[in-house]
Amino acid sequence: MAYAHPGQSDSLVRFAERYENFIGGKWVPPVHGEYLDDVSPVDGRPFTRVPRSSEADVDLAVTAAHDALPAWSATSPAERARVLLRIADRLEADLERLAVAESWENGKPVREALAADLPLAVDHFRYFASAVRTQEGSISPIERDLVAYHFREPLGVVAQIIPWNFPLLMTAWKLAPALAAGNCVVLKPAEQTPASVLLFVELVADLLPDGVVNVVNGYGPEAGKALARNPGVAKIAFTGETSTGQLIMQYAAENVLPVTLELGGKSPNIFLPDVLAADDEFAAKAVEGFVMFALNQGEVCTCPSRALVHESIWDEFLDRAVARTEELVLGDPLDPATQVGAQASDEQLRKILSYLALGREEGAEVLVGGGQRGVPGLAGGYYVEPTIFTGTNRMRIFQEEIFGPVVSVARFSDVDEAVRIANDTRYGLGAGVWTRDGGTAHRVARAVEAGRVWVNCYHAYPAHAAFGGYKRSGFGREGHVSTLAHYQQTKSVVVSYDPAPT
Ligand code: TXE
Repeated sequence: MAYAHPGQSDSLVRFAERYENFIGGKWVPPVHGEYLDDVSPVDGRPFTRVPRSSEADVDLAVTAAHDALPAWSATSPAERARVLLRIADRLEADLERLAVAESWENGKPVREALAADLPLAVDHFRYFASAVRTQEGSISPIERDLVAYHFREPLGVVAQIIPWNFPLLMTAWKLAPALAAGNCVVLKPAEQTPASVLLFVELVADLLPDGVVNVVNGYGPEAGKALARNPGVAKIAFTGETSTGQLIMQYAAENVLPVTLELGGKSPNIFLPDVLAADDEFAAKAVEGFVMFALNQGEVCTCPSRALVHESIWDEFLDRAVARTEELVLGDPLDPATQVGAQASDEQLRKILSYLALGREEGAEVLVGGGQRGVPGLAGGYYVEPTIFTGTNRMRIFQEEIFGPVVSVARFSDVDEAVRIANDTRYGLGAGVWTRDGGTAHRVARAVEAGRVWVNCYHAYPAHAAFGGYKRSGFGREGHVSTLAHYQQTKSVVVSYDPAPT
């Protein structure tokens, strides 16, 4: 049975008619009084409104964060860890409601939000609560009477700009390490999915001192740009399109700020010949790994959007892949049986449809899917059929990020060629390799230019593994204890205890 839609009397979620910015622990209307519509991709209708913020709102938020900074940055790691653990508990206790809200706002299947987005977000807070307590300093013995010791200090007020594909998980990925390290935050959600983030803030507001976390809503070139250029900000963490990341670097240069960027991808998923020769359970697992191009409707920066299949298994593997793709249940995202939901926005829908047309123009063959799909009762929603193209790696559908349930498949004849094709891209975020041969798996994993390589699995995002890009996919890492360093600066104190005057 599908969850009731927000707006229906028995829905788990009640969205307010209008939200405000969250600044200094209070809900604050936008200075210029403007709002924008938040549209559900499930049915294409607006369901709430959020501030269309300007520079004036950003200034208020950065000031509030600075007011909170002296006290928050002086807390002990143990105190901050306790706050993060409480946030995790709150999220976990309200997991189902948040999952329904996010599914409604983003269009993702509620089964994914329940099984992945929310549990991973909870775990991220728990992981960084632990990670920050493991940090040790270091002492450098320089001379007999001269020593240097090192502190890791918070950076200050951090700007975080997040996208719409995983609103709550991206909130967790950004907030958990920043707060653990003792920073205050001004976060800008994507204009397509602000309400999930605001529900989260509403839920945990009383656990945080006022001003430690502030949320300013609005459009990227308005609120986002103003935030990234604000002179009170000490760092920018961004996830989004590569071209926006380039702008963020320009803004950061104005105030000499460190940035971390998690950008686009065109991740290769490599299927070696023994995938079918091995036992059938393994073959079935590999086919599931292929079909993951449709997870989250393909709106994942690591979407395995290029599959490379060995020529010896080409026909049989693709027959199985097509059959499995045809079985995917597309429909109302709030129905737990649904495996493919709605694309996040009308703009994204149009972008994907234009690539489906482009693929055909380029001469790629459509094995399955290839168009928009109507869902009964949800006429205004943004639904696209999972689509498999075959073609060659020089085609634009192999080179450009589509960000939809679309995979472009090419064949290869040996491992070296697979690696060559895998690396023939400007991106370097994720990659997959499927084989029972351990040596080949390691060799390919090392040779592929990507920050995250999955072997015989895909789309696993444990908090304890570093995640981030090579090449135009960005730099900096999220997850893993090493991420704390992106939110800290090092102070060395050099001490002489030589009694002789210098
Ligand atoms: O991204 P943007 P969009 C890719 C994907 C998608 C495409 C466009 O291919 O089709 O990007 O999506 C804020 N200054 N990814 O347009 O614009 C914006 O408000 C400051 C990959 O939504 O990069 C939002 O909060 N901020 C990706 C955030 O940046 C600005 C996830 C991301 O929006 C800004 C999403 C500006 N000038 C899209 N312009 C991934 N790597 O996961 C926009 N923003």
